[in-house]
Amino acid sequence: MGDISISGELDRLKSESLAQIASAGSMDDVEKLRVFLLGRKGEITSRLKTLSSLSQEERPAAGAALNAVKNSIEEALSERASSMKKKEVTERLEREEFDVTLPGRPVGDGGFHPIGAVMDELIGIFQELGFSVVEGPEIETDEYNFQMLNFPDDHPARDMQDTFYVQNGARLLRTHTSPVQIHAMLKRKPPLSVIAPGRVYRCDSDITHSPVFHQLEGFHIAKDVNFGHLKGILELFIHRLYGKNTKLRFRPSFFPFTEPSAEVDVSCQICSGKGCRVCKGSGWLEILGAGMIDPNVLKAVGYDSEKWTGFAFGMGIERVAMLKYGIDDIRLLYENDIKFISQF
Ligand code: 2NM
Repeated sequence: MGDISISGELDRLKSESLAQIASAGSMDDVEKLRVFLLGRKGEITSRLKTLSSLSQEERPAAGAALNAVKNSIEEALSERASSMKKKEVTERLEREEFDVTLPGRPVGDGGFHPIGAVMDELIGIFQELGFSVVEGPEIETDEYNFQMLNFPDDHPARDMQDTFYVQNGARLLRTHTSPVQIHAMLKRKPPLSVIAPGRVYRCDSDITHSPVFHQLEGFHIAKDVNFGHLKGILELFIHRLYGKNTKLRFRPSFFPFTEPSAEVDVSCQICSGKGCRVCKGSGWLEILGAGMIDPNVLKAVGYDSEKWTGFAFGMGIERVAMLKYGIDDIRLLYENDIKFISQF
């Protein structure tokens, strides 16, 4: 390596380097030259390191000259790299063939998930009957999920084993969509007909229970609403869902938020009430719960319970879907196996 103050040597380095760059025949060659010239142990870099051995007077001019050469080399390298890149792309386009007549890869048909399909159908039926659809938060307070719905403090549903608590017990995952209806009652004024479809959470998991499932609940509040109105609406609903030949049966039951309360059975879809495996020989299938809204719930949302009366009902979407399509294992609804879902 010569003295860099000798400008002839530097000129030679520059012209030789530029010539080498100009004759580089590929991207690979350009990269090798970049390392050879500008790399950590490259020609230019080594010379830059020798600058410190020069005197104070010689150093600025020598540094400037060397930097100018470095810049020309960098510029030449990047120009050569881009023309090599262009050449390689052009050659590849000439070499490769692309058959635009080839068919595309087939994309399999999807389907409506049975839960969504049933949910849409139920919502459609109630909308035609004049109910409006409301949604609300899935993370709730004890007040909205239990207290305002007339659940006593020691009700078993509040137990850790049934309810998912979050934020150290300050919040919970709604165990039913009823809190959404409480929000709707507070926001609006009676007379009022509302349904609340959505996801709910319970600390429960086996062949027939999933910790996350779906509900559709509804209520109607007006003057002089009685149990006959509830029966009429549910009968209309069931006849639209399962057909006019389906029979209904009301059995007395209990819910904290309704009094009186009933569980509603429909005649078995599979055997038309004769008795089969699905209805376990009884001819009936339990499909929903319902009742007259407890005056305590009306009072909790500030409605005059002497003036206003209402009915409410609720059902599990998974159960309705399983009965409608003859699905016998709830887990099939959550696996999202395309072969299963394509059937609906
Ligand atoms: C059910 C059964 C009976 C119900 C009650 C209410 C509310 F918020 F209006 F009080 N919503 N849903 C209800 C009543 C739900 O599900 C089995």
